[in-house]
Amino acid sequence: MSFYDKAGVSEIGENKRTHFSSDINTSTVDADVILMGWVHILRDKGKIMFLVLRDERGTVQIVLPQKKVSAGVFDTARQLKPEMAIAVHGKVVGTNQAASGAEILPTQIILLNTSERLPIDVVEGKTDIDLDTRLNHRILDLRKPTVNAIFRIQHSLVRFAREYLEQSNFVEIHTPKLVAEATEGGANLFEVKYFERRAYLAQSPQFYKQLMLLAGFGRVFEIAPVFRAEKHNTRRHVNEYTSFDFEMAWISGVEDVMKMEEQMLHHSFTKTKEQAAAELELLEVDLVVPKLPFKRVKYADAIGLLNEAGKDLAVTDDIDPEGERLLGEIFPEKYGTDMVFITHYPLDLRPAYTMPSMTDDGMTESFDLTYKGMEITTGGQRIHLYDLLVERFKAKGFDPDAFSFYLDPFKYGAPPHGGLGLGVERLTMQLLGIENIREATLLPRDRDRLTP
Ligand code: AMO
Repeated sequence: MSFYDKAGVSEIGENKRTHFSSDINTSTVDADVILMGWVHILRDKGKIMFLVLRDERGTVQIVLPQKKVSAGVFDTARQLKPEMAIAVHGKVVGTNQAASGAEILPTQIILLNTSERLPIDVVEGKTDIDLDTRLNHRILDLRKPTVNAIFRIQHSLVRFAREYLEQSNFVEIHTPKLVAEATEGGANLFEVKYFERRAYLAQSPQFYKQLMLLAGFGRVFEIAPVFRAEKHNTRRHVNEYTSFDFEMAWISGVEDVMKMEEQMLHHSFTKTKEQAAAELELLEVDLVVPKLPFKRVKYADAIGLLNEAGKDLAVTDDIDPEGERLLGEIFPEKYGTDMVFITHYPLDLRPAYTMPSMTDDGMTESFDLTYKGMEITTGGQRIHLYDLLVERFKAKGFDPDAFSFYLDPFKYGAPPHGGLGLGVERLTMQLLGIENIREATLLPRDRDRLTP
């Protein structure tokens, strides 16, 4: 027997998958179907066996009454083990035993691949194992329908946010991740050996997305990994995450950027609620689409709210994660929403490229978007005036000569512009009520984890 014969490939022959598990319902009763997937659950009751097959779209029951299926099929089913890869050929029959109203009576079961004993359970709720063990076996962990659903929802959020930007004439760009200088300040940088010199992994596409507006693109966006050498393991930080960035030229102010973001998220949430309804239901998440326009609160007023709640903060103090969480309780009570822009951040708390405020002294034309008590976006208007930009770089203690590749193009008619960076994993975790960002990260990288 050749390898291919053993693998069941020749048995399938020209037969291809005809249906997914989710297609098996009362409307497909009597159809002749071929499904492919994994052995999810096996129940052997002696004269009748039940096999639950799991594929990309859910699960379906295969029923094997000894009297109604061939001896060969019954024997093959007896040899199956959890997570073996199989193809099932059979007929859809009606039943009131399954929620879908239908199950499959097989005429042929083909073993496509065997499976060793599993290190973790793939069937939900069997045992509660700790996150670290799950992440060690992430590929199997992702097979769990509820875990898989997180990333299908993430896909949908990104897909429809991108769709909105494309409809709004943004151009998708791809900027280098190996860079010569920091964009967000010196801390949190990963150093790389770059031939005879030193390079860094990009913390953000910040400089390049801005420069592309100076290069003649009116609006750009990028969805790509960024790297942050955060030393501490927290529930909201990973060392590599997916940054959803956009940048737009010819704006009249930071308000244009916030408007674009709220419309983009509104579109993405609305479409995700529709398109990922099955996954949201599986996770028991009621996706509430925040009303337009999102609430705006000035930083100084947010500090005021925290002080009313018993904190003792100066207006230029940083709002720490605990403060953000507290605001996550105050905002819904006070404003009836959990999606709030905090605007006019203090100059000292923002990077050198941020436009100082024209109206609020010592503040900036910048914002964070907070969602259920966590920052998911930072954005703002950027300095497009060369002299001011150089002055701000010096004020932050940077040597402008080291940044000439970024600063020089501002000498030649840089348009007024602004943009933002949205953390895709943070957005996902907040939307789904996930406690730890690692669960919303496909293959997380943190202080202790570089594999799988
Ligand atoms: P900032 O550094 O605030 O801003 O990052 C933007 C957004 O990225 C997410 N984020 C993270 N997610 C997971 N793990 C981390 N370690 C982490 N750090 C940040 C957050 C945050 O709101 N260049 C600016 C953006 C801009 O102004 O365009 C920037 O990178 O959701």
